[in-house]
Amino acid sequence: MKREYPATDIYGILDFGLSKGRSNVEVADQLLAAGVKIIQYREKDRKMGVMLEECRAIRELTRKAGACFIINDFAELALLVDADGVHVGQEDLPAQEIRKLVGPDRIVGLSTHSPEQARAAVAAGVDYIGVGPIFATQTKKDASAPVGYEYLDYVAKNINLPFAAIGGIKAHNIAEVAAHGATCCCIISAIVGADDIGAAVRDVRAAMHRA
Ligand code: TZP
Ligand code: MG
Repeated sequence: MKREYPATDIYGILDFGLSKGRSNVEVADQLLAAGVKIIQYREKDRKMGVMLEECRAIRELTRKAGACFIINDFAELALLVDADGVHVGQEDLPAQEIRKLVGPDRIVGLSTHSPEQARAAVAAGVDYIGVGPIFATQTKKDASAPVGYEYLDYVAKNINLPFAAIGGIKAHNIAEVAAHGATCCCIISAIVGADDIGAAVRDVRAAMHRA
């Protein structure tokens, strides 16, 4: 059965290095307690065995919470832990190749930075796209230049796929991002780096829905 990409407002992404010593499993637990319905495991240089154990535990938690679990880059990890999908960027294995690995029923997501990439993502048969970086961010070291609102406006008007805005989104700017058509925002540092993760989720949600 096709895994469902949830229509939701906040897309949580884990990042151990920004999580103030809390484990990814602990952060995932707090995100789920705050009602986050989609969580991505995104680690770039942790040991594979550690990632496998963490992803197994997060799969359990997300399943119990009825939340979607996506793994960044590593299709083999997604298959091993029965994650709902895989998210890749423009310089990773092509989305069509990821689709061959994970099959038709799992979710494939792709980061995009331009109208051409968005149209190519549709043609490649992905299930959703990331749109950004909207603003400058310290979180992704090799992030492309901020795309601002122009590209977000283009996607909101022209691309018939679920999408999530990403990059530098925080409580103070999320209303504007939402006003430009983003119904879902990915947030890393402003949530996993907060002292009180539940309060941070509530703050960005409240700000988003004031839009
Ligand atoms: N892709 C584009 S920007 C980004 C990623 C993974 C990082 C977003 O992190 P933050 O802390 O919400 O700016
Ligand atoms: Mg990647």
